[in-house]
Parts: sequence; C-alpha cells; structure tokens
Amino acid sequence: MTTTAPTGELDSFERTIAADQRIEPRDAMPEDYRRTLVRQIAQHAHSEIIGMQPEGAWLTSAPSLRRKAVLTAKVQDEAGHGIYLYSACETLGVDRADLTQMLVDGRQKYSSIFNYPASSYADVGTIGWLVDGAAICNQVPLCRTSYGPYARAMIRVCKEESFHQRQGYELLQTMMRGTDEQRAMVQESVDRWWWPSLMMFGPPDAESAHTARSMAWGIKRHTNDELRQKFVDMTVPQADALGVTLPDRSLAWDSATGHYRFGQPDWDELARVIKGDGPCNAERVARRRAAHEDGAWVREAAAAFAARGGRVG
Ligand code: FAQ
Repeated sequence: MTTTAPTGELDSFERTIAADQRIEPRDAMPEDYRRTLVRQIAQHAHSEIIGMQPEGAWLTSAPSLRRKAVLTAKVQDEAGHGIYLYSACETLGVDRADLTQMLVDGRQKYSSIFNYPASSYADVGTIGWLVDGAAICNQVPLCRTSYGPYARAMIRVCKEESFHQRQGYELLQTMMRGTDEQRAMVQESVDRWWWPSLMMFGPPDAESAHTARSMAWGIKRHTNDELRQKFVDMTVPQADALGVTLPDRSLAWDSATGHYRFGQPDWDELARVIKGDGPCNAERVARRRAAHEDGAWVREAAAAFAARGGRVG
C-alpha cells in the first residue's frame, strides 16, 4: 500500500477506522484510501450533474405549472448535490476543474442509469420513484461513511432525495388514477427502468473490484448485493400499491429468508453501458462538454473579478 504519511501516523488512521470514528481532511491517510474516495466521490458528483439531463429535458413540456415548479426544484437540487460533492472531493486535494475535465474527456465515470433515455413524461415519475429510490438505499448508509466531509454532505443530499422519491411516486399515483392510456404509459416506463435501476448498485459482489477494500475502510457500509436486495424488498410493496407489474417473472416472497427472490439483470449490458456504449452515453457527455465550454466566459469573469480583489470597475 502506498501512503501519504509516516507509518506512526497511519497507526492513528487504523485506530480511527477500528473505532468507527471519522477521518477528517487534515488526518493522515493511506494514499489508496484517498484515491478510492476521490474516485467514488467524483463519480457520485458527476452522476448528480449528468443526472440533471434526462429529467431536465422535460422542463419545457411539464403538463402544469405545479409539475413544472416541482421538476425545476428537483433538477436544481441535483445541481446542488453535485456542488456539495465536488466540495467534499476538493478536501482530498483535488481541483473541481480537473475533475470536470476528466468527466468530459471520458477519464472518470458517472452512474450507468443516466445513459438511458427519458422518452415519456411518465419517466419523470419513474426516475423519481425508482432511480431516486435506489439512490436513497445506496446513500443513507453513506451518511455513516468513514470520511467526514463525504458523510456530512450525504445527510443533506439524502433529505432532498427523499422528497424526490415522493414526488415521483405521487406523479405516478396521479397517472394511475387517470386514463387507460396514462396507466399504460406508467407500466411501459416501469418496464424500461426496472432493470437499469437494479444495475445502479454495481456488479454482483463476486465481481466487484472495490467492495472488500472499501468495506474494510468503512467507505462502503454494505455490499452491492445487500443494497440491491434492500431496494427490491422496499420497492415490491410500493409497486403493488401503485398497481404496476415489475418486469421480473421470478419475483417472489421467500418466507424462509424474509426477502424477495428476484432475477439477475443483464450484467453484460451494465458492462457495455459503463464502457461508454449505452443508448445515451455520447449524447450525455457531449451535452456536458458543450455546457462546460459555454460557461468558460463566466469562469474567466469570476477569476478576473477575484484577481481584482472582488472590486467592480
Ligand atoms: N455505473 O467495485 P465496484 C443519483 C464501476 S446518484 C457506472 O462495485 P464501487 C442521484 C465502478 O465505478 C447515482 N459505473 O465499485 C440522482 C468501478 O469502476 P472503476 C450515483 C459503475 O465503487 C437521482 C467498477 O464498476 N451514486 O442517482 C456502476 O465499490 C435521479 C467496479 O465496481 C453514487 O455514485 C454503475 N452503476 O461500487 C440524480 C453513489 N457500478 O471506478 C439525478 C456512491 C459500478 O474501478 C436524478 N457510489 N461501477 O473504474 C457507490 O456507492 C459505489 O461507487 C457504487 C459502485 C456502488 C456505485
């Protein structure tokens, strides 16, 4: 293991982790711990920012002023989450501008889920229900992650994700009380998003490169498969209450384990989407790159203003 600190100082790191206390930015930490956090937090931040695109595309065609206000608030929240997370990442000695550059150059990842199209308005509801629902399952335990700034950022993020999930579910409930055509839209949307939502938790534990190390360091508190199971257990009763069918014939309650049994997502598809070959990868990154380039003048103006000591004129 490479380290950023002398061995004695790393003893203190090991003691802090063993006592389940938080590591703070000025504490000594192994270089691999720092690098793992930068990778995960940056990917998480990029996901929040790229994740604005599928729903953001529906802002101009929301069916009422209320729906538009709710969706605008949600999409703005995602931008805020990205900013908290980039800030948390910067406490590890990296620069947000470099992270953004790595995203638009394809050198850093973001969640596979945002490479699927939002092709109907029902998708706004399904993203809130399933994608934010999966995000909550994954992120509530991250409020106890071992790195202090990441854990603190996650507390606020989770409160807001909870509102996002409810607004999505409420939208779907409204559509399910509507016409046959609206009910069919909801079912078609759920059919498309169910399996990609299960893939958000990452590959199966047996194939997960980082889980064991990240669990030992307290960065991850549960494995990918544990969180996927938790999501299924939480979501099946919600689907029943909504009146939709989840597209998995092997879904069944297992009274022996106290959990639902469910089928396996197409793991080859996840690998393809992660490598950049999903339905919308090229479009999402191109859009992010264009937005970054369009914002160059704002960054230049802000830098010039700061260089003058914040004085106008
Ligand atoms: N997509 O060894 P593992 C949201 C990569 S935010 C893409 O299991 P790890 C809010 C992984 O990076 C959603 N890549 O990795 C919202 C690694 O590649 P690397 C984002 C994936 O880190 C809602 C390789 O595969 N949430 O939704 C994926 O231990 C609605 C091996 O995998 C977070 O980022 C994937 N699904 O576990 C916004 C939460 N899965 O880096 C807008 C924090 C795996 O070696 C609208 N992150 N990979 O090249 C985590 O909890 C973890 O990083 C995991 C992956 C669980 C995602």
